[in-house]
This record gives sequence, structure tokens and C-alpha cells, in this order.
Amino acid sequence: MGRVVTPAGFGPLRRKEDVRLVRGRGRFVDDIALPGMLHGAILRSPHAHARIVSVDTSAAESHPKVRVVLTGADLAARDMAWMPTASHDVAAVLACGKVHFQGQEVAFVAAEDRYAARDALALIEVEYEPLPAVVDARTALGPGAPLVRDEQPGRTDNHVFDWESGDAAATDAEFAAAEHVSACDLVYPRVHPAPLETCGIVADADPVEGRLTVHATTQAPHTHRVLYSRIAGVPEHRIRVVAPDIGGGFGNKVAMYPGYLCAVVASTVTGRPVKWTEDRSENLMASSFARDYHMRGEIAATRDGRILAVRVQVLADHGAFNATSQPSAFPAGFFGVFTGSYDLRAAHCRVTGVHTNKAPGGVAYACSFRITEASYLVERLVDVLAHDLGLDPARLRMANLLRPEQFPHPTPTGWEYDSGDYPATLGLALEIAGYDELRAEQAALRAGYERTGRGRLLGIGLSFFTEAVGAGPRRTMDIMGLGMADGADLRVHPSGDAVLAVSCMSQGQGHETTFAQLIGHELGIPADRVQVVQGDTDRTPFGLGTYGSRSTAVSGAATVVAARRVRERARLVAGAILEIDPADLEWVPGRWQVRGNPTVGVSLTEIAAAAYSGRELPDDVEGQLDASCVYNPPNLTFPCGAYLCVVEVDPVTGEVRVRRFVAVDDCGVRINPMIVAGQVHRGLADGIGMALMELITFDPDGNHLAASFMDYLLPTSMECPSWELGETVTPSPHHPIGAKGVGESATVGSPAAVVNAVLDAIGVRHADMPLTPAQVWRAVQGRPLRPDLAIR
Ligand code: MCN
Ligand code: CUN
Repeated sequence: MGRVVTPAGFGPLRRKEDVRLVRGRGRFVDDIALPGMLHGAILRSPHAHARIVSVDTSAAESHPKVRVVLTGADLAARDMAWMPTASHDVAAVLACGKVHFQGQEVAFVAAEDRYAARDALALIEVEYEPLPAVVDARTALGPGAPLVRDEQPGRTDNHVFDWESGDAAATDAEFAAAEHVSACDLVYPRVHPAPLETCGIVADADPVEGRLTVHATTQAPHTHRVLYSRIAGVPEHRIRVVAPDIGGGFGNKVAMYPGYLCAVVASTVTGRPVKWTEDRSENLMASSFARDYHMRGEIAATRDGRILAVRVQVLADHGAFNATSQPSAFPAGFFGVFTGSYDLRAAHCRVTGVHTNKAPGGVAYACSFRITEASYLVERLVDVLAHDLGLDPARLRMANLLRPEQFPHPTPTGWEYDSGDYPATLGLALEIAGYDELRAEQAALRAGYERTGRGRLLGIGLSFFTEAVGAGPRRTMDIMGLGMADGADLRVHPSGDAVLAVSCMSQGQGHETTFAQLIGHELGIPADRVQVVQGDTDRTPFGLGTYGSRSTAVSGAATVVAARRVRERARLVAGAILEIDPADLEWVPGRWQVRGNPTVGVSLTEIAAAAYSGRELPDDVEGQLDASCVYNPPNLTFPCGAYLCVVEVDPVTGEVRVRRFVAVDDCGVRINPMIVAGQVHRGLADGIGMALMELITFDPDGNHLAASFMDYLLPTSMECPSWELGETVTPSPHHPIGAKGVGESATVGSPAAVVNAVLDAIGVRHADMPLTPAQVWRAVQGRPLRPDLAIR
């Protein structure tokens, strides 16, 4: 660690893409209008669970502007009624025989305009026979629970998977011998990523060329192309997937949705392009949810607070289809990092997945594959332990954090943390916050409250997280059999300008800037002379895309390796130009020069011109200046952070105000500190949202109670304080520039800090999120509600 130095080419460069985005010149899927384009709309189920007795589309079909109506039976006739999911399950494209959740897709209409398509939905007659629904994961495996997936032969219950991690016997032994055990039941409620732009597609099946072109809101264009290919039985070279500008993804745009496939089929049937754009309610009701984890955590420790072991049981509500998008071998995602940032002797978790009559829960919403749940669990448990033992939560953490000399650190659940200086990171957060003064102020406010029965209470909440980002390696991590490695193609033109093509896809993370800065760092080409191409399967190399904060860790590494290959190629050309042995040349940014004689050298621009010229080149140099790399990461990268939230709580009304938020992040070497800060700001707001207001909930019949932004509350700048950021830097030892991912760090780390702060203020051991005023008020009264019982 030590002083933070910004390497050449890196730094707070303004985002190149903002030149168009902030002027309203972005090009999003809904901006695309093709000649003859039809508009799609989806008829959705009003019931959470019902048998479909009949579907009559005749009136809709005779609407003058309707060009096609698709039902489950139509898709079944094409063998396209079901689509594969990443987790070896299938999900219905359009319901066949029955509906499994409210909002499920039942029919698709394509018409001359959007209004006609919507009108025609009302003309479709569907007769349903309602069935009892199972909504609560805790009853899903019980006797008499309605069977969600009875279309699967031989199925007798709602069980999805059992998965465990760690050493059960060693963990039980630690618990049996421990001086103290604290336990806590927690729910991480269902939440939604709610990007500004909803999901959409323009599908264009060209019957003459035999090609399908799809413009879609996807974080993973190549993965989607493979999926279209497999589902439709068309080879990849006949499919082009383009992701234009995307207005936020946050995981919501990883999955394949029925609307996409219906638009493709409708375009194939009509021979015309078909656009389908979700509205907000559709997005909130039927697209990928996150969390919905019911957890029982136990923590074993000595009486003076040395943490020994953690034991966890999870009930994971996956909704009607197991449509998660994490690597195939990880049914509970990367939940195995629930050991957090602590030096434990043993740990064990058991996760059971169940089906319910709710929309398929992905792992989406800045989750890094369930690390959000894992981090929240352990950081809540540590505070519960502090509460039970009467210890200060900051000192308890400091005493148990992994120490720098313990890295690389093999965790009890089989991960290898690459690097980190956890005590320094926590120490910096406490220092920025002025921890001891805050505790003194808290005591004074509490004394005042106890004297008068009025006034606000102060709460100080901490969380220390370790993230795991940058999936693969490909040997252990795949999605639908596709290994998690990504490509980068780099070409330096005769002018010395460069084009970089990558498989990752920015949804607002600023890749056009940071990936150009990587080239600047490696080759000395200024970022404004590097064009970054992304989001087009015809123009970019294969790779699994942007999620799990893997772009910098994987595609960024591929970019750096490709740039270094170009640099080595340039060295040979420079040797030829200078008529000197390439081994005698040394690189300074932008130039190869003679070692010991810096006045003799050639710039990369001159080298590029020579590489394309008529000049004779050495035998082993073919000419031109380009290189590619497919990067298979040797391990994940493990960023970390120490967060401290200060809240003021009115115990009479339950109102919470976030007064301060200190966030110290270590994401290794930072390419663009300003973009990193933006990523952290966003994730901190996520944490305030999840901790205090966001909740997707259902009534006992499975009716969705949060299908608009009136009910699904998102934080605005009004709820957010002015963030106070700090940084530590421990480079990743295996990443070519020592960078680690950061895109989801703050979402992972912040919810626990906010919850810990609110509970610290009111002196309550545990209450579940979201800590709405009603929930806080009830917690003060000693009877908090579970979030799965609608609390508003
Ligand atoms: N970065 C950097 N230095 C580092 C690490 C990252 O400068 N040491 C920069 C990167 O180069 C990139 C940005 O920070 O420009 C985020 O990088 P990274 O951590 O690699 O994450 P990804 O680019 O893979 O983005 C994915 C991540 C995920 S999974 C979600 S969910 C999320 C998030 O990013 N969705 C977002 N941040 C988002 N930000 C916006 N604006 N919109 C979303 O949809
Ligand atoms: Cu899981 S949300 Mo992000 O990985 O796209």
C-alpha cells in the first residue's frame, strides 16, 4: 500500500461517451426505427398460478392493424415454447398449459403501431382456472404446497437444488467448543435493479439474406447470439446481435427474456422488423429480480470477541423458473464468500433453492453473483455478535480482519483471496469519519433522548466487505457450457490511431474511456485517438460480456495483453527502421529507443506508418500492426472496502436520515479514479435504497404489490448525503496492471452499513430490510415485521 500513485495514461479523464450521452445524442434500442417496422406487445397473466383452459386469438387477429398473434401453442409448433436458462432449467417463452406467476407472458401481438398492439391484447380471450399459489419460500417444501412445475415429468415437490460449501464437521466442532455463539435469522428481501431504460429489442429477420439482426438491450451480446442460435437452430454467422447505448443494466439485461424471442419469431413470420419495448410495470413485474434469500446465520467466538467460525443455512427463493445467470457450477452463485474479510478457522453453508409462484429470480442487481447476500449476512452477524458481547463493532472487526501477511489467503470455503490490506482500509475509514468523536456525540444525543423522550438518535454502522469479481477461470466457470474467458482485438492504423474491439458491453460504466486509457497506458496513444468498439457481434471478438464486474478484470486484461503484443511487434519494426537488434531497444511511453542512447528512437506513430509501408520488414514480421488476446483469468480479483454510515433516527416517527457515508474502497490500481468514484456513488445509493425503501413483495395469492415506482421506492439525491470517499491500493498480483473490479462493490458493501447504523441508533439487535419508517417504529416497539409480509 502506501501513497497512491497514478500510472501514465490513467487518471480522471472525462468520459468520452458523455459527449453524445449528455447531449441526448445517444442511440438506444427504442431510438431505432427500421422501414416497415411492426410493434409488439405482450399479454400477461393476471394470476400467479392458473391452468389455461383456452386461448382465443381470433378477434385480435382480425384487428385491421394486427399482423401476427403468437401463443404458447404457436411456439410449441416451432419447438420454441421453452428456452434454456443458465442453470440447466428451462423457462417458458409463452405459457403453455398453465401460468406460473403473475405477469407471465401468455401471448404476443405484432401490429402496425404500438397502440394497435396494445388494443389487440384486450381482444384475446383467455380462460383461466385459478390454482392455489405458493408465495412464501418457507412453505414451498411443506406438505400440500402447490406444485409450481408440474409440467416436469416425475416432479413431486418445489425443490430446485441443495448446495453446500465448507467443512461441516470442522465447523460443528468449532461451534461445540466455542465459549459464545450468536445466531440470527435474516431475510434479504426481493429487490429489483430497475434501470432507467427498460428492456427492449428490434428484431429483423431478413428472408432474402437468411440473416437475423437483433438490436437489443443486452449486457452480453455474444452469449445472447449463442442462445438465439441454439433456440432457433440457426448458426451464429447468420445472427448479428447489436447492443447500442444502454441506459443502465445493473444485471437486469443479462438474461434472455420471452419478449426478445417473440419479437424474433414475429419478425420471421411476418418478414418485417419487430420492435418490442417493455413498460415500467412489465419490467418491475416480470424481468430478473434479485435476492429473496432467507438466511439463518450463526457465529462462534471467544468471550472476548475472537471470531472462530460461521455457519449458515439459506432458503433461496428462485421463483417459478430457475433462471439465474451465474456460472453453471454455482447454483448459489458465489455465496461461498460468506466468510467475509475475517480470519476464520472453519465455515459451512447449506443452501436450498425452491420454486414459488413468483417471477424468476435472477441473481441480478449489482450482485456479483450473490455476494451481496453473503456480505450482508456476515456483516450483520458481526454486529449481532458485538451487540451480544457488548463490544465495539469497529474494534471487533479490526481484531478479526485478515492481516496483509495472510495473502494470498485460502478461505475455509475454497476461494483464494488475492491481496488486500484490510486493517489499513478500515483504519482509514474510521479516521475519515472521526469515529471516536461520533461515538461521543451519539452518547450525548442518547442521554438527551432518555432525559426528554424526544429528539433524534445517532447511529454509526460499519461494514467491511470482500468482493469476488472477474469470473472465470474458464476451467471452473462456464455459463451454458461457454467458458468465462473474453477476447480483445487491437489494431493500430497507419496514422498511429487505434481501434480496440472488446466483448464486454458498457451500460454506463464508461468503457469507451477506460479501455482507451488502457491502450494509452500500454502504448502511449492518447485516449482520444483510440476508438473502443463494443456491443456488436459482427465487429467484436467472442466473450461472455459485462456482469459480475468482470470487464476490467477480464476484458481489461485481454486488452492489456493485446496491447503488449502490439508493443512487441512494434519493437521488431523499430529494430528494422533503426537497423539495430530489437533486444537493444527499450520502451518509454509511445516510443522504442536505443538503450543507453535515448536520442535514437522511433515513435509508435512512425512505427505504425512503417508497418503498413512498402519498406522491407524482418522475416518474422508480416506487416501491419495488430494483435489479439483471449484472456482466461487465473483467478478472480478480490476488491475490498470499509464503509461507515452515520444516520439520524427519530424513534417516534421511525424516520431515518442518512447524515454521512464514508466509503474506502480498494480496487487495486485505478484506471480512471473519477469513473471509479462514480461507480461507488451509485452503489452507495443502491445500499440506501435496499436498506431503507426497496421491496418487491406479494400478497398471499401472489399478486405483485410493487409494479410501479409509486410502490417500488428508489432513492433520489434527497435521500443521499454527500459521499466521503477514500482509497487504498493493493494491486491484484495476477492482473496485468494490478486492477480489480469495482462496479458492484458499493452495492455489495453498503446495505449492511446502513442497516447496522439504523439498528445501532435504536439499540435493536436485528430487524429486516427495508427499514421503512413503519419498520423502524415497530423495531423500536420490539416487534419488527418480516419483509415478506408486506409491511407498508
Ligand atoms: N475501473 C477503473 N479502475 C479499476 C476498476 C474499474 O477505472 N480498478 C473502471 C472500469 O474500467 C469501468 C468501471 O470502472 O469503466 C467499472 O468497471 P468494472 O468494475 O470492471 O465493472 P464492469 O465494467 O464489468 O461493469 C459491470 C458492473 C455491474 S456487474 C453492474 S450490475 C453495474 C456496474 O457495473 N451496472 C451498472 N455499474 C454500473 N454503472 C452504470 N452506470 N450502469 C450500470 O448498469
Ligand atoms: Cu449481478 S448484476 Mo451485474 O453482475 O450485471
